[in-house]
Amino acid sequence: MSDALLVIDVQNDFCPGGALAVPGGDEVVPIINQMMERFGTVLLTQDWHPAGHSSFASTRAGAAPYDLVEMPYGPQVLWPDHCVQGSPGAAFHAELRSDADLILRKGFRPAIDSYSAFFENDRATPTGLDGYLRTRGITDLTLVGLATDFCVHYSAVDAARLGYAVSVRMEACRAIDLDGSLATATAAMINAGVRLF
Ligand code: VGL
Ligand code: ZN
Repeated sequence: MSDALLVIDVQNDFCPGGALAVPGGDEVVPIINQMMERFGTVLLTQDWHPAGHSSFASTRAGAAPYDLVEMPYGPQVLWPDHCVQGSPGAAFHAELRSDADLILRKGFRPAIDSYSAFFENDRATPTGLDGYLRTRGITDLTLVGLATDFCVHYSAVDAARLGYAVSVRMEACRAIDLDGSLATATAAMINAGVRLF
């Protein structure tokens, strides 16, 4: 057994004052920093969109943030512009420890969003993270970060489906909670065999 801490999207745009602020998003930073000390392997993900990304409501006439639309790959929530490549909002929270082994960027293809650290939102295009973890012999993952009901949720479910033993430390996560999305995400993670603690 070899374990890793997977820190999801602890970036300025998901913290108070950011473009897609998650309530209490910055509160997870000291908790995650402390958890990092207990893991030999720490990985960070970074939401990393080109300007004009198709998940941005601003790219569609008549659309508003948080509208749900149909994309060729399935349903997609439209978001405020956020985590634009190289912008201050896309940077990690300034107090997040940066001594991680890997930074995995996702959401960089203009036509498709990527909530999960493993697959883009078509649930088929791999990010390469599975290969990285497998070749390093990592079998157990603990997930923390933002947002519980989107990127943490999809990453956890995909990891469980890929055969990892997955835990989510809820104290070190915060949710957007859009129309009950936190309850849906919690049920989906439990269903997939993810341990919430
Ligand atoms: C996320 C919405 C859009 C997340 C990323 O990190 O949960 N949510 N992009
Ligand atoms: Zn995003």
